[in-house]
Amino acid sequence: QTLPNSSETVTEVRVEDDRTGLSVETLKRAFADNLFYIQGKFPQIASKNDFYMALAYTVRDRLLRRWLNTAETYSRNASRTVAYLSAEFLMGPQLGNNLINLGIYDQVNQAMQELGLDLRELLEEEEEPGLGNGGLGRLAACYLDSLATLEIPSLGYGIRYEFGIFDQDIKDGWQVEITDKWLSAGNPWELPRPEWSVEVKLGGHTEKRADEHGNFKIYWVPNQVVKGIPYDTPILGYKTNTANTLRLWKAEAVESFDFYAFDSGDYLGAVHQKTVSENISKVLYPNDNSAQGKELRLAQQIFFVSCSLKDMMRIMEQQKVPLEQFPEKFVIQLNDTHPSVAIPELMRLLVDEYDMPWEKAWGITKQSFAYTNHTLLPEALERWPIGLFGKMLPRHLEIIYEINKRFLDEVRMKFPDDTDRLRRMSLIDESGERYVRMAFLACVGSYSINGVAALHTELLKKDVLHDFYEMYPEKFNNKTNGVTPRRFMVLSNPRLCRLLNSKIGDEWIKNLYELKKLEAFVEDPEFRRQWREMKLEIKQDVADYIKKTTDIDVNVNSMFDIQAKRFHEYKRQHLNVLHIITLYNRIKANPDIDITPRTFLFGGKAAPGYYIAKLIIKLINSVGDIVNRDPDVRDRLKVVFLKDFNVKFAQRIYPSADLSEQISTAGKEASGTGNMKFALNGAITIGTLDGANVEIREEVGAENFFLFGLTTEEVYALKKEGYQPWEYYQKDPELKLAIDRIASGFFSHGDPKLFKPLVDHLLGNDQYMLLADYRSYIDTQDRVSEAYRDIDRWVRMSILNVARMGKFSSDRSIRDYCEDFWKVQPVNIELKEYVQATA
Ligand code: HBZ
Repeated sequence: QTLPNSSETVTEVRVEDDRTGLSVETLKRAFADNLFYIQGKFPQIASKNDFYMALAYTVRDRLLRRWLNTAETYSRNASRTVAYLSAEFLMGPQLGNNLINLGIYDQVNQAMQELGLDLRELLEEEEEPGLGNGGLGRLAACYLDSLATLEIPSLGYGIRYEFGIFDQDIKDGWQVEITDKWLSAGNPWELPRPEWSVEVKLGGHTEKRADEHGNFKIYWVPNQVVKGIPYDTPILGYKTNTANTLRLWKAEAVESFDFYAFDSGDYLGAVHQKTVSENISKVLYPNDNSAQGKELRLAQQIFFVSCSLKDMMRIMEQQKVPLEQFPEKFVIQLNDTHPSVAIPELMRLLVDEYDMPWEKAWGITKQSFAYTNHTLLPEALERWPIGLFGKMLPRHLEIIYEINKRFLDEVRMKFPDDTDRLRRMSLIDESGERYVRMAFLACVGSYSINGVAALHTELLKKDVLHDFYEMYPEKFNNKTNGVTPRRFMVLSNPRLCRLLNSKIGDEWIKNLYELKKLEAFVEDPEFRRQWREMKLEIKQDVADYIKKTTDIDVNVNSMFDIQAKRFHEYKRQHLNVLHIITLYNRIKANPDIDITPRTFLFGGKAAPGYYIAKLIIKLINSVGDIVNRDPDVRDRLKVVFLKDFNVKFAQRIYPSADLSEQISTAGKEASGTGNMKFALNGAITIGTLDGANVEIREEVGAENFFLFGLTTEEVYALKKEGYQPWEYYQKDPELKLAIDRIASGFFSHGDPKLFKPLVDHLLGNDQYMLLADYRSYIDTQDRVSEAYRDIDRWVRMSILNVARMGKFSSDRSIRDYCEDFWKVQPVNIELKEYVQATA
């Protein structure tokens, strides 16, 4: 090994040089130092993880100055701050992103090279924090990146799950879930802050009794108290001095169990109590787009929300901002309804614990919250059974009743004699078993309500939240999602970045509209040649990876046709499968048919309890087994399921796509963000008029987007007139043959039972209207195949897609939030010397 002998050089440098220096020399020295003093290893016996850890600490040292200076500046200025409350932050690996945002990727790369190490291998070593399911959690992570890059004072608040989203394995074609152990090798990016721990009450009952002045008050007597310990992770802006904080709460027992044991003698009971407390932050619920009415889930929600609100109050006290000014100091963004119990919790804190009159407290609360809705699916709208809610949060339930009483008076005032409206809008659903409707609570308690794409917001106004739109039209607004170009272009696609930079400079990284300048080069044949070559190199990398992990050979000249996202019936991965089977059937009918070679790549997890979604995964693998081996196919089609789709893997796969599948039933996908990540890396989209697809098509131009399928209105109309999937099946011979092949057992070793539930769904009621969209999808795919044969035309479309995607940076989204209703200003951070800062 070529590690330097630090004892020879140590006398020539100050300690802080090795802690902060950015030269290749100091980086190497710091690395060697960390390997020895933190990992306790000689290079000769160090594992890859030791090297990764040594490098992570080297990088962490280099961002601490920004982090501390940022905190100190915010604290001194008492800056107005965005508190982003989210049950999920799907951060992905930290090392690479921090290298990019610090601007030291190249130096570190060289330092590692000189030490005989490969930076890319060390980056691969990192266990990613997968503290989210999919789009919603990843959006929160992209927004933190943009907030820091735009120098906006902000804090992300969430839960430090011990186990994040499960790892996915595939056994015999089926998904198998494996516990995610992201913390087992240690997490170098977080700092625990036990001094800012808080306590959260749960359960018990309320009592009305006189306080010391003889005034009657409500007291909550809980039967459980848990402690929340904050763990802070720095969030660097791209080439700014700003480093904001992601603060995640870990649940612990209030007292160590020996205390209880000593007190009561119930040693085992005390240990049990400790386990119960710690369970709260144990595991992420692995469902996306479906709510689970589980007690532990509600405990998680109140736990992180209460910890976060108390933390905000602590910050205000420390900065000497009076509590009345809560809405001036903080704007709390609710990432879906998961944190919406913050509304009654803030009321409880103000009224019960700070003795504020109800009206005043409600005035503060209403001005502090803003709510983002992420779904139109009825099964994803959170509702809590009154019994369960009242058992865990008796005081909050009383507060919700009071909010509801006053709210319904308001409704009555605005819409007299409309009792059906009262029933529809009540925060309590009384149609059967009684429930608290969390989305309605969020609407009443927030001053802003937004959807995540233009179409989605319109549908919220028209449909799901129509009554609330009529009541509070001024609250509704749209904020189309965006993604960070730092992670999803600079870090994930260095080849594309080099090519972009050589033509248009690197301003686009901070101002994505700069990509427009690429349009000037679309007529340059040399540039198109370079573009094509770049894509081939990327595809070769992915092909090598596929070979290594699945032993399947794929042809890099075939079209890479990719669908990577969570598995859900509304996302219609099985419509994609029907296309594959159709192509296969055409080959079987006519082996010499001239078809455009395609490699179909799938990635994504299914919720463990979602049987049909898991069956779709099995179907993909079963079809792959047949198609990939059939000599008639002659390698013109390949079907590959890539297991364990996560952020790290997403970064690898997006750049390689030629075609991006965004094929949800119109009106079901709120926005989608994968659609943006693919297009930003030069894929052409085949998609429905759903979510942000609508806006992507508007931006890139209809001629550079493959549109198919029913519109939302047509979906509604067809449902209304009585949709008969069976008729489509009987009228379209290709469709019939495709479904018959599945039903007959052709892909399941002759077993017709295996995929029967899926076939029954399709021919029975086909909720997501695959059969209605099939013909349009197939015909459009035929046009895609045609277009791909003219590779020069394809490359033009690819370039124009990238050039016109500027709107979909999360920087644009965050700017919109800031200007429209957060009303927060950037704060410049001055970097002070480490020595002065500690003086
Ligand atoms: O949020 C997704 C939407 O489906 C997608 O269209 C949108 O682009 C994205 C960001 O706005 N929603 C989710 O990812 N939802 C969840 O993951 C989820 C998790 C737990 C739940 C409910 C939904 O209880």
